[in-house]
Amino acid sequence: MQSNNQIQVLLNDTSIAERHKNIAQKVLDNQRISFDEGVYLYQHANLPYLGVLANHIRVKRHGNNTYFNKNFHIEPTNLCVYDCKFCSYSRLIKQKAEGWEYTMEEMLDMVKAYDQQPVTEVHIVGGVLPQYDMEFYMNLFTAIKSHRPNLHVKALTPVEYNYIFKKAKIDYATGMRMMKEAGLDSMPGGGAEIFHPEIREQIAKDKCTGEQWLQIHKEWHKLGMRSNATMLYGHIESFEHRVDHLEKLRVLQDETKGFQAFIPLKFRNQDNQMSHIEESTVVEDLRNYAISRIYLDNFDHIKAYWAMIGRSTAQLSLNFGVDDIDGTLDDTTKIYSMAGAEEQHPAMSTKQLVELIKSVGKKPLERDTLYNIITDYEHFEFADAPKPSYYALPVLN
Ligand code: V47
Ligand code: SF4
Repeated sequence: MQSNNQIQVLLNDTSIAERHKNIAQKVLDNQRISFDEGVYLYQHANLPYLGVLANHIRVKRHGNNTYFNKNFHIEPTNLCVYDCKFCSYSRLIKQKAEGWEYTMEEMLDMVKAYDQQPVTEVHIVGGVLPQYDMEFYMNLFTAIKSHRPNLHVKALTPVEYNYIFKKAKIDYATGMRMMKEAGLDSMPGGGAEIFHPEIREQIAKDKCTGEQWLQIHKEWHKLGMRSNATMLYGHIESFEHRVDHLEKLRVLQDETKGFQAFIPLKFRNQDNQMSHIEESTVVEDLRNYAISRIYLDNFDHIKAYWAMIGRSTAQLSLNFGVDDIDGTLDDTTKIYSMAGAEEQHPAMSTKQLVELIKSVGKKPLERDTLYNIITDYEHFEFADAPKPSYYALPVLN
């Protein structure tokens, strides 16, 4: 395999530090790296070195396969009882004029608007408000499933579940079972932020703790169900906090095997209480993808959320451990555009997404939420396919 040769070149290079080589050897031998080695990589490893290691793992697991899905988002409300410092929603509770609170009927109309579209997933997530309680969400999931049984409902995070279960005075295991019975199919990765209390208490005080986030995913996995995990990085956290976060996910995944994808979320600084903090560079973003790929040896997928990081960085990330670039999106995802995402109007057609992946030498595969392949687009001819307008990167493997 070409990527083996690239690691071999590193191992034979006399100018490379011994510790770098030991880690490269571990990756080649399929061995897990330690907490200290994770911190060491964040502190000392440069992008080309990390790219070789992460790409080796990516190619071994997935070859050139690059996954995406066709989904749409519903954000029930942009008002929230919590006050996360990084969130551009949290200020709105004081300025209700800019807020929305969709009713059950309005959300069902949004689902119905996609009746003729080949979407496979609805991703539901937004702010936390008292009227959106257990009963409301159970009715919503049931109504969506009875309208379109094959539409996968990926909805809410432990932030909402912790809040609504507490209000209903039921434990996590019972609550998650009830959600499953109501029609919930999987849980997205949000609300994880940074688990370590030193950081969490400063940026996301009051909402579920890191332990509670992990506990709710654990209960969900125990039901045989799948979920994702995220990490909000590039603000006030240290490298140790990032590795602590990855370590906690790796430990839970060893136990349950219920996580599908890890999605690093780059902190965006527009219009929130942390706007004074400079955003991470693209080089740091790619280093972070690569280290996540190396550290999380028990996660199948590393996902780059293209709407947040932009199309060019998403293309680059495919050579730094990423194998999934999320979905074709409509223009309804406000939480990121308000926070300063690269894509203010994050819509991309299937054709555009396929060209974006192909133009960097990768193989586009449409998947459903559980990674069953729906369409292989490698040799698919679109009727009037435009020439890609993206610059082509050299293929590293
Ligand atoms: O938990 C909020 C983040 C998350 C900002 O599972 C911000 O497939 C950056 O989890 N800068 C929700 N990020 C989004 C999320 C997600 C996205 C795509 C796919 C999946 C999946 C999950 O958005 C929140 C929070 O960490 N967020 N504000 C900000 N200023
Ligand atoms: Fe609310 Fe989520 Fe924003 Fe925090 S990140 S204020 S929980 S919407």
